[in-house]
Amino acid sequence: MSDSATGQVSERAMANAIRALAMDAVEAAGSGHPGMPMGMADVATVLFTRYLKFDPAAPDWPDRDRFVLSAGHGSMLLYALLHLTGHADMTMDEIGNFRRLGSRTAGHPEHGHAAGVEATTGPLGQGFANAVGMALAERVLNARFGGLVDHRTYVVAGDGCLMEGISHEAASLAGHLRLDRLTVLFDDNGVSIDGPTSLAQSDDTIKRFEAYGWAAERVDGHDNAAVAAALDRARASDRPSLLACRTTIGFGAPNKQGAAAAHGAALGADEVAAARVELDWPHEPFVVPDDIRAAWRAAGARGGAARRAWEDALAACDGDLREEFLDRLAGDVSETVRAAVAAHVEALIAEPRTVATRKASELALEVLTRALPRMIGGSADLTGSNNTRAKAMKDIAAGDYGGSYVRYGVREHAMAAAMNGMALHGGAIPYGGTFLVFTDYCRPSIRLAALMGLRVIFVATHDSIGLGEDGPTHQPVEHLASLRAIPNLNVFRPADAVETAECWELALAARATPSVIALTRQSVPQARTGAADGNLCARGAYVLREADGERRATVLASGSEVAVAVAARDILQAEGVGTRVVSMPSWELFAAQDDAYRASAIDRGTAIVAVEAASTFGWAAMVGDAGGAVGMAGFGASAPHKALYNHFGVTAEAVAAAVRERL
Ligand SMILES: Cc1ncc(C[n+]2csc(CCOP(=O)(O)OP(=O)(O)O)c2C)c(N)n1
Repeated sequence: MSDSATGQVSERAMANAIRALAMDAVEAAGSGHPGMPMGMADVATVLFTRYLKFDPAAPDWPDRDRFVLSAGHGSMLLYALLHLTGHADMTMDEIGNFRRLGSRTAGHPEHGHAAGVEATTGPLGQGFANAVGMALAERVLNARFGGLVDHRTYVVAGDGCLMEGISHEAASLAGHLRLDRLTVLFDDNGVSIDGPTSLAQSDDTIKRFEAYGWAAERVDGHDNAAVAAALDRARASDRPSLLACRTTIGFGAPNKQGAAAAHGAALGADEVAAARVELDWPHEPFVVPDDIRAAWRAAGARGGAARRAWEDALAACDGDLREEFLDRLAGDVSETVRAAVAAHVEALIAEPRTVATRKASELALEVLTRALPRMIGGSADLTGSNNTRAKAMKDIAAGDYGGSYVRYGVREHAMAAAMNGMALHGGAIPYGGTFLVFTDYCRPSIRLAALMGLRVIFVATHDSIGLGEDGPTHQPVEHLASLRAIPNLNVFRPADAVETAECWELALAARATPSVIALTRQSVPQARTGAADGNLCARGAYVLREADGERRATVLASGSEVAVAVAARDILQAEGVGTRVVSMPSWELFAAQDDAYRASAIDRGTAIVAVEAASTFGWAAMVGDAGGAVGMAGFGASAPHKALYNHFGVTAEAVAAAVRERL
């Protein structure tokens, strides 16, 4: 495989190692996607051997370039690259165990399974938008820390990624913010699953990206010199760059290349054998000849000097800045936020506030964003409604990344995915707002935040029919239940200003769990007026008002309906029915408590009724077979909020009646 004239291994031979590993791993697994890795092997070889700044000996080096495989079905491209460049945990055994239980080589790349997998990808377009968030985080940190954070973000995206709406939103945002360190390598092979992309698409991608404010050009993805020249231009550009790399899907498989047949199935023994001939790759499956392996290892070793130089620069920089930088990267902020929230809660207890919880959230953010400069806020064009911007925050703008607030525009999906990218990048804790009903527009990214275990905070205001006149299009009904169904997502619905601050503390302290904080548009009284020992929301649910006299009823509630529950208690107590009110800001944290605590909070010997101005779906698990739930059975309506609560029967009287039925 050596180039006879120079004695050096050719880049084509290095790329063929990727191709061989991809087809052999897919063959061994009996499933997978050989086409994309085989098609993009040349482009990836140019990137990884000449451009990408990385060091397999220190894969988490903070100033490494980020490489995101947005077209996650082509996972073998990434696994082969990580293996060949010498990432210790990506052994040949792992390649051989592609798609098997417990391997690092899952069907689609999963962040955390192996070093160098910068994001979990597969749902098309997400990785693209993650990369926009990474590139933004890089600029924001660069503005503060200069040369300590000075790297690029590369993405491999396919036709599918670029068809997905999320990439359109994210590309538009990246162009607007002029994220010039972002380069997208578009695998422009013109083929997706159904066949040629012309079946479904006829837009001009280059012109589309140019219109977004990108530098965009077409390049032959099998001409390494041309790819390198295009990458040079991308690096020099003052805009984000799209290189539409014309490639042949399944390059090297003589009978399947160029067609959908190469996309997502094992090629089959005959075709693999034919490809070995076509590619001049006579080696056994999973065997990489020493000279080619050595060339790849040399490419992997390229970044070591830069990494060491960076470490020296860090050691040499001003002590305060170094401290701040290291602190910014550290994951644990629990003590900082605990102290900030404790002081804030003390002030609220001294001077109670009747405010909407969205306003309470803003009050908390005033304190928290000051204590934690790494908080990067934003909203999808609802800043004044979501109350996400603390007064001192400065907008991030094209060429001016010194702020900490992102104007995401009306792009909820890209906002959510970009926040994931910022969290993946490190050094940032992103939060962003929209209406709770529009978390539907964010949901695929919220799910991935949960799957990846990212600290991303979704501020979801206007959280019920309580938003009033905007009507059923804007009134979430099923959203709490559907978000509570996502594993590893904390859904908070605080009842008042104190709980709102406490929930913010919990969201910020949760290093490996994203949070949705559901907040009201309408004012709520402050339920918590006495000092408490610590953060009561931390247990998910707690006794807010104990029964007077013999305890015969328990009313569970979240958010604005805690006030309804307290009013129901007044009615019932007047009738001699001792009633406890349990505030339940987080089902997930409550579920994590031990049996004894849960039994102590929800007394099964009493009549149990829940109230929430949302679908009652799921409450049966809390109230038990004999219990009741007062909530919404269908969509809301357009009217002032008090009229709606009466119309839909989400009232203290209805709760009291439901209790009486069960006494
Ligand atoms: C959101 C989403 N929808 C659908 C799929 C299923 N899917 C996986 S790959 C693919 C086609 C992608 O085509 P392209 O990006 O051109 O990849 P290539 O054929 O070049 O490998 C589809 C529809 C997915 N992974 N994610």
